[in-house]
Amino acid sequence: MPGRFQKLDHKPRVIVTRRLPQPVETRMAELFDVTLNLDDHPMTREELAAAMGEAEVLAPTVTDQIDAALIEGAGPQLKLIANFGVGVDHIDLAAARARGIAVTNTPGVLTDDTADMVMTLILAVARRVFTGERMVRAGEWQGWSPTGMLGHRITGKRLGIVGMGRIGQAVAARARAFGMSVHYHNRHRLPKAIEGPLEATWWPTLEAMLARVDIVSLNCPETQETHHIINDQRLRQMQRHAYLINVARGPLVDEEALVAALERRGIAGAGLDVFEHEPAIHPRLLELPNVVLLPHMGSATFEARQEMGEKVITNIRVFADGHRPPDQVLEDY
Ligand code: 8YV
Repeated sequence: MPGRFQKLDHKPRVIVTRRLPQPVETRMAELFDVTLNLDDHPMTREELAAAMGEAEVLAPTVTDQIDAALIEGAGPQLKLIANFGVGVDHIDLAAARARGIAVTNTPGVLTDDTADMVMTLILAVARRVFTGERMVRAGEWQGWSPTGMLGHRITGKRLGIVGMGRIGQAVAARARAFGMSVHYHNRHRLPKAIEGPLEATWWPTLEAMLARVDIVSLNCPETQETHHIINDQRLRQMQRHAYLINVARGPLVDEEALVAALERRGIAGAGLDVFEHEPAIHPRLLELPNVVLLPHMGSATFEARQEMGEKVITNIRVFADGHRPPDQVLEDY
């Protein structure tokens, strides 16, 4: 909308909610009137409210719940929420739109690292990597045996990707290189130019795909439509030998139902980088041998985190210059 973005006549007042890589913080201090979170503590709701009463730009992360009440209580000076991360499920977008606050994210720069983590988890679960590692460290390894530590081959298996955006497609390319066949469920079928090289099969219904694939990877955003997209009923549609991989968002999975499915061996295992109530982990998940649990580290490379910071800076600079920031999330804003 013309005139929506206004050039600022001063350095924007920016508050960053967590520690960012040093070069990013240094550059922010040069460019902006910035307050950094030097001890990196996750901000309390009160601290967030205070920040939103003062900042023109808030740069939050996934650990900040920016809900409707916080946005409605923000001061009139708050004009941009420049998120450090792709997922914006922790920000109430409707409330931001209603208040005329722009929201940006950091797409693209963490795609490959996150897709690598999907492959890591597929291999770790199917080949029992951490079971073996724990055995060696515990001094329990008695030596090689023809029938010891057997897992499952991933070559030739069917991978079902739920959400075929940037990360889903990057997972598909890697899976092809490992000799897997690619299946996907997405609201829209992808153009032939993308489907073709991946030899990807589109499944219009998730249920039908779940019943046919050996490994399911969740790569969609968390929205009202995708909350608990994997629930008890859908876990029962998966094959008993199938694995579930989630590097996207914990609440995509009904964790109670997942634990029950794993306990009754309704599915063979799971590789999880995200959790429904993270950082809390369902206590019974911790007891299960057939799961690999990681601390939300899909994009945790030095390279990705620096490039994410650079994207946050670019979004703020373009915004402060009076233009639509490149990674504006609200399409109709
Ligand atoms: C980020 C992520 O580390 O970008 C995302 O959506 O899930 C993570 O890879 C996190 O969101 C940073 O805020």
